[in-house]
Amino acid sequence: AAVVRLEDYRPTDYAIDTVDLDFRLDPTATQVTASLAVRRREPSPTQAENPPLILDGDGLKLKQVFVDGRTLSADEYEATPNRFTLHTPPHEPFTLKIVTEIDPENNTALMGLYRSSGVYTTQCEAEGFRRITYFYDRPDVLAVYTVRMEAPRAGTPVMLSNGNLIQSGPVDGSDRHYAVWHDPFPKPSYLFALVAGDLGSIHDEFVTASGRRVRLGIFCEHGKEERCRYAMDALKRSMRWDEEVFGREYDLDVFNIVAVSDFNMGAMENKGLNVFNDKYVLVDAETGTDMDYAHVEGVIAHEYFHNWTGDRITCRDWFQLCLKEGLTVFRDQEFSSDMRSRPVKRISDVIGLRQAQFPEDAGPLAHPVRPTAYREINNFYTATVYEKGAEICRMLKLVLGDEGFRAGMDLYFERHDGGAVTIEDFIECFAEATGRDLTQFSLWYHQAGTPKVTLSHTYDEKAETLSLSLAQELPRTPDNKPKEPQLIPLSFGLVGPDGQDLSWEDVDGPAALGEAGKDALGRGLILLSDKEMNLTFRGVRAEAVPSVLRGFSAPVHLEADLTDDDLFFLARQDTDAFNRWEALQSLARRAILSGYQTLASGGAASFDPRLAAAFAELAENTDFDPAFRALALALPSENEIAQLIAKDVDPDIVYETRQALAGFIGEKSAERIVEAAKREPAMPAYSPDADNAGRRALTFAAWRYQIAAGKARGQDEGTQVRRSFETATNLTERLAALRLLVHENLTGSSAALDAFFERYSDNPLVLDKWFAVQAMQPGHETLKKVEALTQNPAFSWKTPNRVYSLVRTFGAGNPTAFNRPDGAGYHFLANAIADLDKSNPSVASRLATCFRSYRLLEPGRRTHAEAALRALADRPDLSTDVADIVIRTLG
Ligand code: DPP
Ligand code: ZN
Repeated sequence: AAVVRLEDYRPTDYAIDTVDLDFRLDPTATQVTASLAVRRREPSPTQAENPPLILDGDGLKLKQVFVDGRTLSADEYEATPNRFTLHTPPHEPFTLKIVTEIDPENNTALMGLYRSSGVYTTQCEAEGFRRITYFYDRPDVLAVYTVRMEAPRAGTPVMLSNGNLIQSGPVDGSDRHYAVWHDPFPKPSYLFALVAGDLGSIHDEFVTASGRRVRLGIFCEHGKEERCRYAMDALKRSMRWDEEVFGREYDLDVFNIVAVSDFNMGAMENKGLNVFNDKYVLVDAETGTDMDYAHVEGVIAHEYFHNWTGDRITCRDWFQLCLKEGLTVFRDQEFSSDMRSRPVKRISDVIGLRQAQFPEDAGPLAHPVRPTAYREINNFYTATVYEKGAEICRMLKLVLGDEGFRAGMDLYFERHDGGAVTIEDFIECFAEATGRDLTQFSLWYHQAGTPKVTLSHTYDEKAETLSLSLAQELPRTPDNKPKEPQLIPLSFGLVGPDGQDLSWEDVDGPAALGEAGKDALGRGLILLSDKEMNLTFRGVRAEAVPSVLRGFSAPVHLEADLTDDDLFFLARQDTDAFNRWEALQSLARRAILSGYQTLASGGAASFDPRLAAAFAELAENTDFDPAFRALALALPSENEIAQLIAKDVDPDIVYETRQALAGFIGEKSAERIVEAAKREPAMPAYSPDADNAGRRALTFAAWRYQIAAGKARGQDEGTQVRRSFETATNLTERLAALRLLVHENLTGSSAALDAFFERYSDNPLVLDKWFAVQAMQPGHETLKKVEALTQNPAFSWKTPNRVYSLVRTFGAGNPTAFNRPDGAGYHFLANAIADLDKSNPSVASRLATCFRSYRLLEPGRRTHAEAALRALADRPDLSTDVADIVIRTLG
């Protein structure tokens, strides 16, 4: 497929003001009648012929076409499966009526209208609407939709679409019935949705700040209704929060959510009718983990928040995807921070960023948050657009302050409501509302790659000055563009000997401190805008350790000239919780990196005992909530370490080094850590709240060290874990125990796997976890197990959740097995991608991204991975989705 370029954007010749859709639902032959009110945007001089009207299609079968009720003759139009052309449209506004026939049952791509488990569902973002009818399938064509659907009452009692239900009833003289939905808000085609089937539901009500009563519904498979309660609660909290924090009220009489089991993505924000992958709706103590609760809450909020950031104000074109996604992720992160612990949420998000976005930004698939070209838009629903996009909004708030940010948001909502806009429009609102020049700040949207910031510092005791030298470096990315320095906000403090932040009298250097030199939390704020910058703080009364990038104030790599002593000090003393965690992580990273080099050159790794003590101390520190301490006990991931090594990586040695460090900390400190976890008050009944969840997480983090210590001594320390597996009263504990048993290869692991399967054999979402646990078992042998699991009757290549849990987990979450030295892991994945591509290209191309970091590997593995990729690239008939990823990955 051709490359689409931002610079080629131009509006359509015609506007489509209303869309009336009529669906005669049938599993294999659904008839779709679309009546479009079309008019020329800019009337042409009366004599001149109107330009042709060209609409998008994708695999469509045209049955009939009319203009203003008149059947067209064959020479007046041309219809191929992928395009409809009306050669000479009338000058006056006209109605174009198009009848197509589609086959939902055999729509395995799960884009457009499809049917799974007997339920009709749609997924139209980004370009699925064109698989339903011919249309201007692009986000800047906004129309008012009225949708009528008709189906047999038996088997299809529920019929939903966007907006409000305005009519329904039996179809005379038949066993069929119909429903008509009307959405008064003009919207782009990607937000259209329809759901029809035999579904259970729960209902509730929300009264908005201005008194509008909204009926809320969540629909799911029969028998799963009770598992929707938490999602309903999260929805109501989201609705309230958006009123309180962003001043945004809901605008329709109805808000419905549908949970479906076959869904490519997480969820979809269709106006008034959100459609969800059921894993982000269904949750209870027996079938969902603490993490699942948090995800349900976050995704429910995310899709709801899109109502304003996405639906009421949408994107002009798909290059602007981050306009809605980055901003909406930022909003859902803020919501979760308010619902739970802010530092814990921030740390989790940064772990996610380092796990998913930094590697993308450092590899062949790197792209700016606002890209300028794409071959396949489906491939741009990336961590960069979403997570780095959210980081930009967070920085904007930091740089402008809370009030400035809110003023900009208010202006954005007021000015662009009902519009389809660009990132420039968004940024302009903040510039205008605050009078700030955001030109340099905007580079965050346009330059790919993670900036590297270096910091060195000196203290002059006599002069009482502390000098900081800062520099930024922007890496080269696949676009090879020369880069300008970015505006990097660095929250910081100067930590004095007693752990309190020292003040200073004045600062020498460019006007580099944020407005008042402080961020919204009262921390110092440096705006690093040049390539290099020197700052001298005067009147610093004692020697201080700079604590920089507090709260992870910018998505950068920071290299500071801090000694291990400095880091131990910060890990103990920093008033910024994030940097306490980060200091300990930095020490662990240093330890693993140097251990890796030693092991790689045939030596035996040794570690600093102070590190083990620091871990114990943090575990014991009850100033922090248990969730924070649990996070602080986790070592940097193998993938994170591989990214830092960056060259000739041997994943087996990475794994070994990381295990060795865990064993070392365990031997020295497991007892203290386990005792600390035990001292937490016992939990009454299971509750998914952050405090309870944190205590469970702390216990398992402690056991991990106990087991690691046992292993280092050659003993099986799995007794408690086995007991916990047997006596667990909730899935969180049962699964955490299973994971430890399997990943640490402890006695009883296979019996536990069998028991778990038995218990949950009728629950696909829990079985996904069973597949994932096994797919992540370290070691070369796991490949065989994964291959065998693809034959398990509970596995299906047709269901995205199954494929993700087994195959993507293997490719993205198991470095030692996927990167087997013989390359068999790569060939397994490449074959899976090729097979899957025939039925579901979106899922196949997501699997293909597992290869994105192959160039970091040592030459043997690199060669194997490249061979697997080349073999894939040579396959005939690859989808655009997969071809695009493979070609870019090979570079
Ligand atoms: N727009 C969806 C989301 O909420 C993805 N398809 O991210
Ligand atoms: Zn979204």
